[in-house]
Amino acid sequence: MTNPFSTDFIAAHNAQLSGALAADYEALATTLARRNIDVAAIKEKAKEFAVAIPSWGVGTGGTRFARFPGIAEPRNIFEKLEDCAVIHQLSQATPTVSPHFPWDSHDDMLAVRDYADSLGLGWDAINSNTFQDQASQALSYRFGSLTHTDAAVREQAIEHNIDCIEWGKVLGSRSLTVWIGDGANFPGQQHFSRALERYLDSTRVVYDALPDDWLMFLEHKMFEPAFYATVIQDWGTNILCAMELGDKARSLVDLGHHAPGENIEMIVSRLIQFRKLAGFHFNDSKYGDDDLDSGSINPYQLFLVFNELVDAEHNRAEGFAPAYLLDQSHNVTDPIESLINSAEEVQRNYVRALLIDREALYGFQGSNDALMASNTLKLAFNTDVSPILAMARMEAGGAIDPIACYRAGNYKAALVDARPALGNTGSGIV
Ligand SMILES: [Mn+2]
Repeated sequence: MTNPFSTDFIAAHNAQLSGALAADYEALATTLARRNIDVAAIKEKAKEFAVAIPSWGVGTGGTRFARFPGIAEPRNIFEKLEDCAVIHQLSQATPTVSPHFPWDSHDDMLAVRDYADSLGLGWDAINSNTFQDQASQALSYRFGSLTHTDAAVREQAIEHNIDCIEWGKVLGSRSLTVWIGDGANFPGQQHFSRALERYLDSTRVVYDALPDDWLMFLEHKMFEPAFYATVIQDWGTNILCAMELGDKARSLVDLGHHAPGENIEMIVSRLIQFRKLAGFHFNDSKYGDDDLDSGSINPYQLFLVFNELVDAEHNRAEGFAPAYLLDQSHNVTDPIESLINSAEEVQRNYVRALLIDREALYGFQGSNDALMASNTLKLAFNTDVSPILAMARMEAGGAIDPIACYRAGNYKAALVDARPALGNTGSGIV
């Protein structure tokens, strides 16, 4: 593979920036010491932070109107892994990949695992796909998959999910994410409770096929592709199903899959309280499931989500180990740059949440001092933690300024001949 980002290349790039970084880091250390915060301890927590890259995210996304491909797009799982390796090498925050089947299927899944190993990458949740038809499949998902009225279609969708578990076992994954597009476009089209009963009957079979140490992540979405009613439309239906299925079933929160204005951080708190939080698909949105880059629209919401997560960490919530994944569609940027940026934004809001004076916050909550409670959060949110993130990256072998380093490497330009454009490669929007 072509990868210009050798240790020497990154170190040479860092050498131009390390003096300024050291000064900024020391200044921040002094500021935080005044607040009784040990900057070195926070930096170590930043180093431990990881968020998974979605294999479909390294290709240029699109909308239902058009897709404008970039240059040297990855054409198969091996090339997707190469791009993921670049992202991790520079950001040092994305050590795992979340694959999507059948897009990432290969005759020899062991070879896929070996290639990931050679790039220093591991695997996060496996994603099944019963929201579109594949050329090889016998029956159509036009009117649904796991909830279809025809038992033969449901059986086909169940078998695909079980195949995904088998591929995941080879890779070394330990979770399966199930999102279905099933629903209705017209009032009266679907019997709500019968459709949900069929969902539970189908997912029980998949659930029973999970190895003991696996989890099943259920993903809800309010609308699209079904525009009147979606079978698993919100966190309420999601957690009800997860409770019906059992301990291994958890509710996944995709930040774009909620009604406008919904208090997502409160949903996160509820899921934590009842030990049903699977994890996240991070992205950002202005209107709906926009799949914009994390932190690009509403960074305060992302911070408030991490406030709940760090609170749970602080109070050692039982069984608390959420999976962090990005799930975005990059329509007008180089996906590698967007994913580097987004990983940093998610990490940034985790680190900001670590700065919250939690005991002071509890005190203000107890005395009903609304203004100071809010200010306690704002003090942490308004702290520029960039020097902590950059220092953590540099010490781990990554780039102080990963976007600038990436651009200096001319990675995609050098791959234009090796990666001619193909048709649909399963990259882009989900
Ligand atoms: Mn998602």
